Amino acid sequence: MRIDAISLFPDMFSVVRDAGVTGRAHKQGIWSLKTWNPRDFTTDTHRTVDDRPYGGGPGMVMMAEPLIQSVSAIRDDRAREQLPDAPVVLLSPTGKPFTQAVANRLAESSAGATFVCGRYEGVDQRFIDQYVDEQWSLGDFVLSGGEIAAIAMIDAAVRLMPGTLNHGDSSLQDSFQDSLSGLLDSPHFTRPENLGGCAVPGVLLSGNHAHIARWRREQSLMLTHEKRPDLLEQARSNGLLTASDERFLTALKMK
Ligand code: 9D3
Repeated sequence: MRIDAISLFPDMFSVVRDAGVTGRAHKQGIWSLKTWNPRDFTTDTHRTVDDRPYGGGPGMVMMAEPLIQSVSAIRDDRAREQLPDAPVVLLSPTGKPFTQAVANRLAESSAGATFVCGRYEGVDQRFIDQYVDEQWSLGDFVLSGGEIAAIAMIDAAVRLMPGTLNHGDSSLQDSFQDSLSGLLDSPHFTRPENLGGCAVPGVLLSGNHAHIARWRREQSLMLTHEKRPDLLEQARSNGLLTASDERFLTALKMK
């Protein structure tokens, strides 16, 4: 898969290109990345990429022209390499919420994507209207630009691609995801069995795999009830909660 990223800070992408499972996958040629700096597509002596907002107000706006020239260079480059055009994705605080479902779709898309990372207060709306296919947000908090959001999306998608995880076959990944029914994962423990007087839950040492599975499910239900009641409701309306799950939740609320 080929990913292009348009950014004033292309060095930021070294983290996803070089580190961890995404780094290994990149080395293996499972995905490739090209970064494009809009500053390289300016024509004035100061290499200007931002200007003051029409109508006034604080901060600066990213100019359309250097972004248009970047997208155009990416299209030419993809054509030269006989690669298909890919959707242009803007990372934006006003985008739709990025989810695992979006990551799955990106991981399965053959064309990959072009990520546009904004800086300053925003991007000239005419560029968005004419060139951007999708807009995604990471959530309701303020970042200083789109790069970290783009890197998060790339990480979320690449780790799902076949061959990326040591032990993963994405079908194993999927069946593990599915077994959680969209609930939060249960706690994990490893050696030592006793950590300064703090023991590992006995059930995990029992060797009884049915008991272990039920304990983990109940931990998931409890955690999701406490921290993400929205996900619990979603699992319920998707028909993913069993009668035994419902009995456990009822008992939980009576305590
Ligand atoms: C005062 C208005 N601000 C909007 C909340 C302006 C503004 C802040 C931060 C405009 C752009 C940015 C930079 N953020 C992103 O580019 C961004 C982002 C984010 O800030 N939060 C969550 N997801 C994303 S995706 C891109």
